[in-house]
Amino acid sequence: MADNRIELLDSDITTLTVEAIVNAANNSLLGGGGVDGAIHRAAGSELLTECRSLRGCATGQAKITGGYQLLAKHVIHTVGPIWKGGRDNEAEFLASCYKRCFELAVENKIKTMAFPAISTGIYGFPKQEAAAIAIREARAALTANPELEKIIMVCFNHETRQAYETALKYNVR
Ligand code: AR6
Repeated sequence: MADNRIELLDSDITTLTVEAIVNAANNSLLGGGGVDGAIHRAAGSELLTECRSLRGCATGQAKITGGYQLLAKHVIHTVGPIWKGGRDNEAEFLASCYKRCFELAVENKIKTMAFPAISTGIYGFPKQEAAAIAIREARAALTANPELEKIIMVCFNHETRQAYETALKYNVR
């Protein structure tokens, strides 16, 4: 069962000991507020130097870097959609973020990874719908890739934890 490899954790993603943490970045990949700012602060300036060489990232795509001063060896930067009311393919773009992150993880032999709730902060994506997409894509990736050992969904606030708990309860495959 895929769900026993999904963990909900109330934490700051920058403190976690996993092989990769995911960053909810913007198209420039040059840092910002929210979890992006926290990751760049914790990783140190070498992360920004590597990010500059990547020349940005399209919405729904992902790129991988080193983790530098983080405990995580890698950062997978993905760019979620800005919520515009749901009529701009936001759900598809968010699903694509998760899919691309899992593809990069598998390509790089990453077995343990942690995600923030992509797009649900500054970008305004509704938390419940985002959690359902995240859990659906995590289950699909875990089922397709038995070598993936653990996916942590980081809950930075109570609403995010509740949204994941609901998604895990009702979205049973
Ligand atoms: N650890 C884990 N989760 C966190 C942390 C943290 N340290 N800090 C915030 N969150 P957001 P977005 C949660 O706004 O909506 C940046 O400026 C937060 O509570 O970080 O994808 C980028 O450069 C929420 O649940 O990302 C972009 O411009 C989740 O992380 C823009 O924000 C995502 O919130 C991206 O917006």
